[in-house]
Amino acid sequence: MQNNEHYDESQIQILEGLEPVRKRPGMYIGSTDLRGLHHLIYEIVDNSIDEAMAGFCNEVSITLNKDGSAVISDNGRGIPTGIHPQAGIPSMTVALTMLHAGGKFGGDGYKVSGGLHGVGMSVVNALSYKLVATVKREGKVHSQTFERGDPTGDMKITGDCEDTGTQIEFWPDPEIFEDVNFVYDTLKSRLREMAFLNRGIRITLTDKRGDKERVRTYHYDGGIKSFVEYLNKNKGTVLHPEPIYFSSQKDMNIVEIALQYNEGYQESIFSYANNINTHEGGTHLTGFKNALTRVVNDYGKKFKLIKENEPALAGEDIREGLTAIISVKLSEPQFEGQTKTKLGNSEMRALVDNTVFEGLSTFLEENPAIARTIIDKCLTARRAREAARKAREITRRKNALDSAALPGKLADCSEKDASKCEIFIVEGDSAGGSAKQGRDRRFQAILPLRGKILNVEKARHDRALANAEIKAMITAFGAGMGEDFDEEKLRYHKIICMTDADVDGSHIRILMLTFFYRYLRPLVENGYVYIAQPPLYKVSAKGTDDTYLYSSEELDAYMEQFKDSNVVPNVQRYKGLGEMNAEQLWDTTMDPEKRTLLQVKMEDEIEIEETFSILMGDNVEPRREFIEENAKLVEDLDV
Ligand code: 0RA
Repeated sequence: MQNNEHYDESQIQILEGLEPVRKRPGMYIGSTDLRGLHHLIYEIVDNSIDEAMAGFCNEVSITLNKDGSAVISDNGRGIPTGIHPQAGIPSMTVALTMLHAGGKFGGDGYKVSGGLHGVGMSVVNALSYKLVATVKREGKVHSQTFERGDPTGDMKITGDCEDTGTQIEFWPDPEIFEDVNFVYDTLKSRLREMAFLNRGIRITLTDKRGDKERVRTYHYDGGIKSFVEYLNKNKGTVLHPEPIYFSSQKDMNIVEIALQYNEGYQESIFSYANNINTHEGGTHLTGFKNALTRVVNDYGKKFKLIKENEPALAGEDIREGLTAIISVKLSEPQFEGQTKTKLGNSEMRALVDNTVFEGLSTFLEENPAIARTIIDKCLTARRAREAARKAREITRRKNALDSAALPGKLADCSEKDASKCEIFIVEGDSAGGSAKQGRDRRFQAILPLRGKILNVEKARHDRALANAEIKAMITAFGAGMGEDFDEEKLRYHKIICMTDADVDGSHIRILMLTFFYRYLRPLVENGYVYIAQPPLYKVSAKGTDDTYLYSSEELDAYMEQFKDSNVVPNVQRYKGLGEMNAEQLWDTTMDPEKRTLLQVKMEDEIEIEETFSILMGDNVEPRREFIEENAKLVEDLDV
């Protein structure tokens, strides 16, 4: 037996069978919806990534097969196949059939990737109606098959080989999952992210389910530098040609930072711990922000770009137009916060702070022209912020009950309990008129907007806040904006975008969502934003009630019934909300008993970031494509 299959006491594991996993799958994978389903793939991939991080693997492939299976294979060392000292059966069988409480399987190296709370491959096995594991190791191919976590036979040697690696093929159990169809686009963006975060690894995703095979390979020698370039791709001109990169390592803790300024106004900073997006931030993000503010101010003062008597630049001035990735890897991450995506390890604050402080100070000293450009931008940002603050003071409602301050166009509801209140943001005055007449005024408010709202992606705060439509929305919602946003003060718990079902309507909806995302992000994060679904067609025919249909597919299906009859139905295509009278609008789109609302969710931040940059940026072609694929944004936002 090789040395690395030697187990000492420190590696003794507490092993347990898989019954609890099938009994309470949610405890192990979070949920049994699509998110949980995709977790199965990520869990296996994480093991391969760990193997890559340890330096033994550089390729991982994921294949989706027609019969519903997913195959994950890598060229690592292979799961150990020798007899496990505690269990007396092959280690590979142990890895797949036992829960590993305390210590992780294979305990030697150090595991960085996320995993499902670190529970491992056995959870995937337990939740698959079939799983086939194949390990190439020490010249032999080893294989074993399982059903719902139980082996259908012993591990067998099925052939010889020269290389090494692990392959897991599994079929998720329909008894456990609501839906067992993997979503290509969901996997694609997570795998791309994994490839960015783990420089050099080649990840290939193949989808064999459709008529045409789809293959994507992700491989970035630049790692998170490439990630920053990718995020900046649609954000206009960059202020310096290459992202700035620093890294450091202390004990088992690794820090990597890449950043690049663009000429835009948005702050796009994403932080990761062990390849998990820390949406709620944490010590690493704090360390980054603190150091960045200090370095830029120190440099500015030292070279008299900031005058002696001037106040220091604020953090937000320095982060305007900044795209950055902070990626840390640590052996015992503490995840805190509501969604367990806030890094708690206090040692990371100083480690990231020092890394950024030293790295960025050196960079600025060595690149004075770039340093000047960056500081100029920060100074401009500060002037704009001061103007914005003045604008905001006007906008901010002093008192949530002070209805005198509400925008004139708002038709408010009478209910005061925000959790029962809805506000429809309606495009155009005529639709606004119908909505006002058709609504239930007890709990539904209407805010008509005139024409297109400002594209906030291309405007600085001061201009955005000077925009009448934006001001009206902020005042109506009552919760302030940006860092001052106060959810408690929100006056409506459903904010419903109601726009025409055409390209213009879709554009306006995107502008609204962009504004919410950039200025009122908690609205989106916490599920307050919805999209109304007005019908596209009305069919009237003798002997039937008028029927409203919401897509051309629905229309085709409905028309079938008239094919062999003498009835010639009248089909009206609605071009805009304004064509519906008040009663029709209530019946089809506003009545909570009958309507469908799409809730806007934030599942994949990177994807959303990209979507908005493309939609709102200067590159006309990708934007047109996007808008023409009308429904696409909605799909991307997973509403
Ligand atoms: C434990 C120890 C060793 C490798 C692995 C686990 C391993 C697990 C997986 C899961 C998917 N791919 C994997 N690749 C490797 C090291 C064994 C040795 O020292 O050779």
